This record gives sequence, C-alpha cells and structure tokens, in this order.
Amino acid sequence: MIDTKKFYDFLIGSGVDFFAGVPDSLLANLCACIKENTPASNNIITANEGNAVAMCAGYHLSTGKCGVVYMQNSGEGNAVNPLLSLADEDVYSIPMLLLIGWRGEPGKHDEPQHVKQGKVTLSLLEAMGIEYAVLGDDYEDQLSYAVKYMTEKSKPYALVIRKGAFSSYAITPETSEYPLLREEALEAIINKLTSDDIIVSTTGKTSREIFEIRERRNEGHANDFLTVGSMGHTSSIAYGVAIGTDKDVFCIDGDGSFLMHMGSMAVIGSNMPKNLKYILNDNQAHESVGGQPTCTKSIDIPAIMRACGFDKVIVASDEGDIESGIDLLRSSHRACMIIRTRQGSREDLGRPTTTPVENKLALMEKLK
Ligand SMILES: Cc1ncc(C[n+]2csc(CCOP(=O)(O)OP(=O)(O)O)c2C)c(N)n1
Repeated sequence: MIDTKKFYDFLIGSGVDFFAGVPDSLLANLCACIKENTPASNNIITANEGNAVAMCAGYHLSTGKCGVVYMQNSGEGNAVNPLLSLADEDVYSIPMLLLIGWRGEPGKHDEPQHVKQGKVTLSLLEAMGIEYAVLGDDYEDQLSYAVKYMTEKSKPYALVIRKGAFSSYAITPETSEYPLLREEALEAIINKLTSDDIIVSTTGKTSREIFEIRERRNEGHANDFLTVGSMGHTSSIAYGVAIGTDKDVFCIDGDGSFLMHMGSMAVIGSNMPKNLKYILNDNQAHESVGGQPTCTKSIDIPAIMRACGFDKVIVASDEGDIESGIDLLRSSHRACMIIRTRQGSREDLGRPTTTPVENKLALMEKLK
C-alpha cells in the first residue's frame, strides 16, 4: 500500500503543485490528502472531468507547469473531448498528469455501471495515444518517469490507480446547520408519493438509499429509475421519461450531479414538461465518494433555477418543508425544490440487489 502523504509530498517535490478534478471513492484518501494540504487556489474540484483537463491546460499556459487531473475512470468519457481536441499533440500538445481511479478492474467484483468502463479503461487511453502505467509500489520511479515524459514530450501521461492503493487519510468533516440527513429527506419525499408517481434518482448513495427505503416499506422498485452511473444526466433522463407519460415524474438529483452538466437545467427550465418535478438534494458535497465539497455553498442555486425558468423555487430543510413542498410541486408547473441536508450516511448502506436491466424492465412495464 502506498503512503498517501508520501505520494503527495513526492508530487509536490517534483514541481507538480496544481490539482483539478472530480473526486472518486477509490481515490478518496488521495483527494482528502490533496484537500487538506493544498492551498484552496491550487485544488479545484471541477464540475466535470473535462473542465479539469481544460483548467490544467490553462494552468500550463500561464506557468509552464504540469497540473494533475484526478478522476474516477467513469470521468474518462467527460475528459475525452478536451484530451483529444485541446491537450493532444496534434493540437496544442499540453502536458498534464491524469490520476485515474480504476473501478471495475477486470477480475475484481464491482457494480454493474463500472464493469464495461473498467474493461476499456486502458484501451481507451491507448486509443487516445496517452501513455500510462498502473500505479505500483515503485511509485517514486513512476512519478519521476511521468514528470520527465511530460516535460520532454509536452503530452499528457496517465497513472491508473487500483482499488486500495492508498493508505487512509481523513478529511476534516464539514459542520452543517441543517437537521436532516439525505436518507431522512428521501424518506420524507417518499412518504408523500403515491403508487402512481415515478422517481428518477441520481447516482451514488441517493439511489442506494431509495432502494433500501423501498425494501423496508415492501413497496417494490418498479416506480424508480435508479440511475447507477451516468452522473449528471439524471435530470435529462427524467425529462425524457416525463415527455412520454402522464404520471408525475420526480427527479431527485444531487448537487455534484447537478453541477456536472448544469446546462441541462437551462434546457429543462425553458421547456419544462408539466409533470416533471425537479428536486435537488444539496448537501454541499460529493458525499457518496468521501465528502469533498462542491461549490454550492458559495453560489445561489435558487437564483440559478429562477433564471433557468423555474418560477417557483421551494427551499426546504426539514420534514414539514418537504411535505408542503411536494404538495406545491404537484400542483404547480415550473416549480422545483432544493432540500438542504447535512452530510452523512449509514455504514451498513447496501446496494441494489436487482440488476439495472431488471430495474429498467419493471419501470417500463409500470409506464405502459
Ligand atoms: C462521470 C463521473 N464522475 C465521477 C463519479 C464518481 N461519483 C459517484 S457519486 C459522486 C458524488 C455525487 O455527488 P452529489 O451529486 O452531490 O451526491 P451526494 O453523494 O452528495 O449525495 C461521484 C463524484 C461518477 N460516478 N461519474
């Protein structure tokens, strides 16, 4: 196992001092170490992984230095365009170090959404012409080689990181004034829904908690589309569902997911199907993957939603607010609800025991 702080110190000692990325559960210890030891100006948690590539490109333009992009391999997809049309040697030839968490590594059990991405993680890098190594105990040699490669060739270089590679490193927990945990807020929402209502929920613990709430209540899962991967696309999936049904469709999003493809809110808000009910759980963090902060603490989400065309923006933070909020959402067109919650989740939280295809078929049957 690699000592996380030593790895970080070695990076800094090699002259690599700028970090940008989207956190990942597999890189949680490294992300915590970066957050705790790097000035905030030099560690930017970006909306999506493509933005991180672009930011490191900009940093290189102004300093000549190589930045680090950290991401889960799911984020490779978001990064492909700026890697190929900005950083690639056939375009601007910009060096940067990609640290990629390898979910779904072949031969290791992982969740369905990681299996295909895990299989193609290395071949995708090869297809993009990005040289890489799988991080090992000889990380000092690997980092030295990466820095030399980036400096001499002015090209991106990737280190692919296996599960359990880094020693544990704690993040200082954020304090919060809000009473509810996400799971409690979800239960309060579900309390108000009928057997006709549809849920489309975001990736991470939101969907896992909804699955467990339904299990506890013996309600089955046919009403819920638990978006296990595809972070940031939940609202667009819900929009698509809402177009094809008269049922009320409750989209339950997270702030990290909302930020990842925030442009979709402008499109949804300006077209807004009457039966689409958008709910944002804002815990100001990527809670599902280690609690790294998002920027929602310092932006005005209700103002963004209003500007996108939502006439009524309900802000909720306790069960009573949520109950009346669901009534308002149901009776209004162009309304949405922001629920502010505090961070935290159960240690024993499970994962859906049904497959994504079973989930899809049950929902399609329900929507017939
Ligand atoms: C493209 C992509 N990047 C990163 C991840 C890893 N990931 C899974 S859940 C999650 C955090 C989601 O944060 P948020 O939407 O705020 O929900 P919370 O976990 O806080 O409830 C991240 C970063 C992913 N699944 N896909």
